[in-house]
Amino acid sequence: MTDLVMVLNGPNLNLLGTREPEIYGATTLDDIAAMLHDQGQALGITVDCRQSNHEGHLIDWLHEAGARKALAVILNAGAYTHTSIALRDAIRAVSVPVIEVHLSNPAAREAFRHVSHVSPVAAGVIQGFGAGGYALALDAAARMRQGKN
Ligand code: CA2
Repeated sequence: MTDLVMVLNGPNLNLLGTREPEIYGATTLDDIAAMLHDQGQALGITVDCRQSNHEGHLIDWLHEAGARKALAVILNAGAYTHTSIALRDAIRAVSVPVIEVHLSNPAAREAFRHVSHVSPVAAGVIQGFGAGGYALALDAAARMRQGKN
């Protein structure tokens, strides 16, 4: 059985590549999913990419990652990063390492983006590298499997 990595994307990320390319880039979420599937194939990892605008869906999917004993979750929780204690609790509740990803660098943006409720319970954070950050995160998951991190 191959290892599973779930890639969970939060609110408004379905708009990726269609608006605000100066902040979030021109790559769509479908492009990112295709890139990660190819990368996963080379690494022997099944990649399951999802997006929802609803906080509860993200929480249900974190629980699912726990039940499926996923190798890791790559999570871009969008603006819920800065607001959701429920997401933080869900990450704590499952014993799956969560790699927090942001396309932009929230630390270099408005003050309200400087707080992340995800970071304190994440295995690590990759931010500011655009769509390539997801590839770095998948690589980090694969390295974790090999005990290299
Ligand atoms: O940089 C990131 O990945 C963020 O998680 C993106 C969130 C933002 O609230 C976080 O502070 C940082 C916003 C996602 C909105 O996505 C859009 C994509 C294209 C057009 C409009 C919004």
